[in-house]
This record gives sequence, C-alpha cells and structure tokens, in this order.
Amino acid sequence: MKVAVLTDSTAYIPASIREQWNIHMVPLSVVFGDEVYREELDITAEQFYEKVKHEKELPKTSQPSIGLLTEKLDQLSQSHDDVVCIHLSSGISGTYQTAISAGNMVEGITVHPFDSEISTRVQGLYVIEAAQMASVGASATEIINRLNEMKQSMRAYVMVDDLSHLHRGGRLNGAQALVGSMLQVKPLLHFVDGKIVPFEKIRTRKRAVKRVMELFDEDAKTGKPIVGVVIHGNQEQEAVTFKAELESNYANVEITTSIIGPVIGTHLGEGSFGFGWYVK
Ligand code: MYR
Repeated sequence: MKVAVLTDSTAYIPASIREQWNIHMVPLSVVFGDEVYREELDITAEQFYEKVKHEKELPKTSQPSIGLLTEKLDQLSQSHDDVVCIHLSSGISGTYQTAISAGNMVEGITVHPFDSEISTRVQGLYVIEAAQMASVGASATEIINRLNEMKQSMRAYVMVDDLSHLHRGGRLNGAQALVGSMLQVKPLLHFVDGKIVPFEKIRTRKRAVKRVMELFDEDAKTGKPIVGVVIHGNQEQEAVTFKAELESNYANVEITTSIIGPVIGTHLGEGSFGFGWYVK
C-alpha cells in the first residue's frame, strides 16, 4: 500500500525538500491582467515582489483547475494506492474542495484530504510530517490521525503592513466594522475555523512582534520540543533576526524561515511577517 503526499504551492516547500521526501505539488497562480503565472514554476517570490512594484493593477490569484488535479491524481494512481492531499485552508481557497472533487473522478487511488486550515510554510509543517511518515510505511489513516493531532497545538500569527490587500481580496473575516479603523493600525491576525480574523489590535510592528514572542513563550517555556517557521513577505533579515532571538532564548525549538510566495503575497502584501509553530 504505497501512500503519496500531495500539496499545493502555497506550502512554499523548496523543490529540494520536496524531492528529498517525495512530495508532489500542484501550483496556484497569480494573474496580472491577462497573464497567468504559476507560482514557483513561472514566477519566483522575489520576481513577484519586484513585479508588483511596477504594475499599475494589483494581481489576483487562482486555484488549480480540476483538470490539473485529476491529471496529477491519475499520474499518482499508476504507482500509489492512496494519496494524502494537504491543502491551504478551505476557508480562503477552493483548492481543498477541488482536490476532493478530483478524487471522486479518478479511479485506482483513494484521496485522503486534509484541510490544513492555514497556509504558507506553516501548512508545509504538516506536509513534511506526512511525507516523513509515508517514507517509513505509515498508512494514510495513521498519517491523517497524526496531522489532526498536530493541529491541536498548531498556532500561527501574522501581521501585515497594509490590511487593504486582504480586504480587497475578501479574505479578512470578523470585526468587519472595525476594518476602517484597523487600516490605520498593525493588527495581529490569526486563523479561526480556517478563516483569517483579527486577533488583537496592536499599534506598532515592534509591539506586534513582541506579542508573538509572548504567545510563543506560553508553549516554549514548557520545555517540550517545538517546531516553528518564521514567514515573511520579502523581509529576510527581520526573519533571520527573529529566528536567532528565539533560538538563543530556548533550547527546545527548531525553527526555519520561509518567504511568502506570490499567491499568499498577493493577499498579504510585501512586508508581512508571521510565525507558526506546533508542539512536537
Ligand atoms: C486562491 O485564489 O484560491 C488563493 C487564495 C489565497 C488567499 C490567501 C489569504 C491569506 C492567507 C494568509 C496565510 C497566513 C498563514 C500564517
């Protein structure tokens, strides 16, 4: 019973790591006018942030087509019986539902869908765990059970420089009446039931970063092993500094940094910054 692991490009797992762990990927796209760019394949994160600066119109995003997903599942069915499909939150994209629909159309492989209820490399934490389990022969059911267990301790917070991107894309939920006033501040955002909602209104980025550290401390001070990822919209240095500070404060944490790619970058804007983690 060979189990494949499939995710989408918004998990932002570098190709070298995908190859190492046999992780399959379907891309989402950014659309500038009539031009469609599949992220990673047609446009890198760095190229995207540069391009946005020179474009008159802001981009839009699109999920993978059902045709692309059925084609991918069909290929996987040649050598696998099951596939664990881990996608960005169904509360922000139709990708997860489309994977389920594609699974109903393809014969010879059983789709085990997992709604990460998040995105970015935080979603990637689930994907890497699933792929490592698959590599040592775990069944799809064992993998899904483990992912659900991870979800219990998964936490993520993100701040944006300009809330208007999320607002424009219709991905900001909750406290809608506050949006006008919130555009002036740097709210800390998080996911509730797979949707993005304000967590706390914080006036400055410095305070928001400090607040994330306090929230992290609640888990880190237990001494339990923690895996985390710092995500950033083209703010490499800030991410590296944040990671170094956490690693110097706690011996039990393993942290990576990850640039937020074009699709999620369209909705968060350049300058976004966040941190996600789970207790191992
Ligand atoms: C699509 O067009 O289907 C993609 C829509 C993506 C919406 C992204 C919304 C922002 C996600 C923030 C992720 C932060 C993770 C900690």
